[in-house]
Parts: sequence; C-alpha cells; structure tokens
Amino acid sequence: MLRYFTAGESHGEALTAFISGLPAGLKVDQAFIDRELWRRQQGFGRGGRMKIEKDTAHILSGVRHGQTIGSPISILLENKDWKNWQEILPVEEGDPGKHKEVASPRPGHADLAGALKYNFREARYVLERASARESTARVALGALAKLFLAALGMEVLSHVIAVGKAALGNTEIPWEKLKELHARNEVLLNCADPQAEERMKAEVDQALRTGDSVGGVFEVVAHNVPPGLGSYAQWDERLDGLLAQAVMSLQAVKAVEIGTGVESALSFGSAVHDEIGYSRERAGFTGFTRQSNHAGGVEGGISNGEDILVRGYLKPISTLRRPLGSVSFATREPVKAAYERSDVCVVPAAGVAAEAMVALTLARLALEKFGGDSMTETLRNLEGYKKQLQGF
Ligand code: EPS
Repeated sequence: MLRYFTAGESHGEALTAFISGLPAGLKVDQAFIDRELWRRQQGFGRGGRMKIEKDTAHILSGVRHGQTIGSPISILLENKDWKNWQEILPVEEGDPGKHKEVASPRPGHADLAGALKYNFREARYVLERASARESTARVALGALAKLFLAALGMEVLSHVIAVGKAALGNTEIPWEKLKELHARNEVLLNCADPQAEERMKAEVDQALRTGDSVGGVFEVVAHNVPPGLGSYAQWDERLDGLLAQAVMSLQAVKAVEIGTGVESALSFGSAVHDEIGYSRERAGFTGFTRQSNHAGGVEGGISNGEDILVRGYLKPISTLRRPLGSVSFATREPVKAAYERSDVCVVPAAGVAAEAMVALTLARLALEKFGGDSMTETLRNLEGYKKQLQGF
C-alpha cells in the first residue's frame, strides 16, 4: 500500500517528505523531480519568497544507484529563508523578545480556527504549518508518483482555466498542446490560450495595484489511465471521491469538480452523457470510444479509459496588502488583519500541486490493482490486464 506524509514549517529549517510502498526497480530521475519543484514556484503573482527559495529534492533514503529499492523514501527540502528565521522561530526556547507574533487573525486563513484549536495566544505557529509552502513536499512525492505512473504509460499535467473573472473560452485543450505548455521554460499563468492568459494577467495586475488577491480554476488532466482504477464496491473506494479529497486537501482549494460536473448539473442528460461507440482499430485500451468526455474519465467511481479531468477552484489568497477587518488576539479590539509578505495569485502553482495529488492517488490505486514489490512484477501484471482488455 502506498503511504505518504509530509512535515515542516514554512519558515523552519526544512520540509521533509516520506513515501513508502513504491516497488523496487523504479528509475528515479532527480532532474525531473527538481523541474516539478521549479514548476510549482512559477507564475505571475508570486510574492518575494519565491525569489529566496530554489527548491531541490535531497533524497535521503530508499533510492540507491538511481533506483528505488523498496524501502521508504525520505526527502529533505531546505527552506533557504531559514537563515532569516533562526532566531524568530528556533527549535530550542530562544529569546522570546525575538518572536514574530501574528497578532490579529486574517479572515479566510487558518489563523483563528487554528489558534482556538491548539490554544495558541497568537497565530504564528498556525500559519507556519497551514502555509502552502507545505505543498512543496507534496510535489516532490508527486514527482515520484509521476515517474511510477510514466513507467506504466500514464501522465499527469495541468493548465489554468480561469483567474478571477478571466476564463478560457474553450477548455478542451488537446493533450499535445498541454505537453507544449508543460515544456515551456517561462510560465506566466500556465494557460494554453495566449489571449486568455493576457486577460488573466490583467486580473492579477489589478489585484497587485489595489492591494488585493485573486483566485481561479485549474484543471488537472491524467492521460492514458487504463479503465478499472477505483471501484463502486464501497464508498471509500470510488476514484472520484478519492480525487476530490486529494485535491480539496490543497491549501486554498474550496471546490473540486470532475469533468464538467457543475455545468452538467444544470443541463439535461442528453447534453451531458458521453455517447459510446466502437472502433475495430482498437487504438486505446479497448475498442470502445466516446463522443465527448463530460464525465471526466470517471463513471461509477471507476476510471473508464478516457482522460481524467479534475478541476480545483481556488479562493483568493487570504493575506491582503489592504487587510480586512479583524480583532486583536490580545485586546479583542477591532483592528486590521495582520499582513505578512504574500503571494497575490497562485493558481498555476496550485495546479502543479494538484497534479502531484492526482498522481499520488492514481499511483496508489494502480498499485492496489496491479500490486508488485518490484517494477518487473507490477509491469507484468499490468500487461496481463491490458491483454485481458484487448480480448474483451
Ligand atoms: C504563504 C505565504 C508566503 C508564500 C508561501 C505561502 O510565504 P512567506 O510568508 O514566506 O512570504 O510565499 O508559499 C511558499 C513559501 C511556497 O513555497 O509556495 C502562506 O501564508 O500560505
């Protein structure tokens, strides 16, 4: 069973990530992992912190001679900003005079709920862990999941379909175009349509000018996923439910949609369901074809062989340069919410983090279905299943 978790504070010494259950014999491409980390750091609207950090994955265990060995993998991701925080946020008692309090909770942030829950008198420790900095560690783990999926023929990418009110007109982007977008060495808002991307940039510019923040929508696309991952047999085995939890767990995501779920709810069935055909050519896993993919590649909680489409709706970042009303933790008097250096828009970065969560979810289900302690075993089992599908 594939298990993973992360640790680390935003301004602590480092983040750490752990994954256990990947089969032995998977080639680990360090440059690929670091590029995924780089992708998460990009996008117009990031704050000053991204000028400080240059994320790289330092693998401590579970990989030898460039391959997984079946042991748990642990990864260290340094926070370069730590040098500026050592005295503010020390592990040992330190000098209380140097602490940097977050004295009034930001509406929309974890500050207030976290302080109440953990009985903190101010919100410093809350934001340290609630921060989206944590998604760095998930992207490192997701990169390993992507390498595993790639060995099985599957790929996961994302693109941005809305920033604020600026939305992509036609959201059906061919896979090859997504690959081109992914190969770019400069990322503006990771939108496949340059005109829509300019309109998105204008939304971010407006937020920058007015001391505000802006959210948006990303779409994750998983390509070449065989039919049969996930199950309707139990509520917690459904692929759509697992994807929703995985993506919803990312910082600032407030809604998740599979395929065109929201629009489908407002339409008649005849306009929604993807008609089935059959081709003797058998280019895919089977000869069955679809006219459209409103279902987003999932029917009955099972992958159906079409691209898996998962959209994440991101609220605007809750730290505003022109802060909203709040109260002081100390006096309970009305004050403005605390301001700390922050991003203004993180939709493309959240898309990359969501790719990681989708990849980890698919990797877990693929391992449940195909099993295997070594890649040789997993791939043999996959081949057997593919033959079964071809013979269906
Ligand atoms: C974040 C606040 C900012 C962001 C951070 C998330 O950090 P800082 O307070 O150090 O400027 O840059 O995101 C990251 C560090 C990252 O790697 O994505 C927050 O409060 O959530």
